[in-house]
Amino acid sequence: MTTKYKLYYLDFEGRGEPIRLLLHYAGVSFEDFRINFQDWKDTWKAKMPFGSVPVLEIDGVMLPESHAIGRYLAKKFGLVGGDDLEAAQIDALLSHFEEFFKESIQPMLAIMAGFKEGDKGDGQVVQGVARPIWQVELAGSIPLGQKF
Ligand SMILES: N[C@@H](CCC(=O)N[C@@H](CS)C(=O)NCC(=O)O)C(=O)O
Repeated sequence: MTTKYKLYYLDFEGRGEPIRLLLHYAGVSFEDFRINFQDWKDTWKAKMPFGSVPVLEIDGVMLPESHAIGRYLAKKFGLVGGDDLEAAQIDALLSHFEEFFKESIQPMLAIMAGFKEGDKGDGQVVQGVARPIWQVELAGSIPLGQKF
């Protein structure tokens, strides 16, 4: 029987996108369930195992935590590296990305999604806390960018 996947995430890229990309790369069909801010607060947050997304439902089993989901899918689709060193390099990239994401992208997305107030009143929300850091990092290349 074909495995049934349903990805619960918000309606932007964020932590959900690497999971979407993994599933697309593997050529697996899945339900890309995108939740808007109001529905998240009113309905979905309380239903998620740790009160956050992404969550991947696999044949009815709810798996939370983006890295657990990513590792699960990578293992399933043969994308964990050819040996222990390659696997460690993948882990290194993931750790670096996690730091970058938490300090730069996540604060920006939180403002854009309406979870937090921005610190600029001119509609340029991404000009707030996050954008300068984001630009510095993108000027280099992940994982070789300057420490932010
Ligand atoms: N450690 C978790 C963090 C999950 C997380 O912070 N998700 C955010 C979106 S990127 C979220 O659910 N925010 C809404 C909320 O916490 O109510 C993971 O890697 O999946």
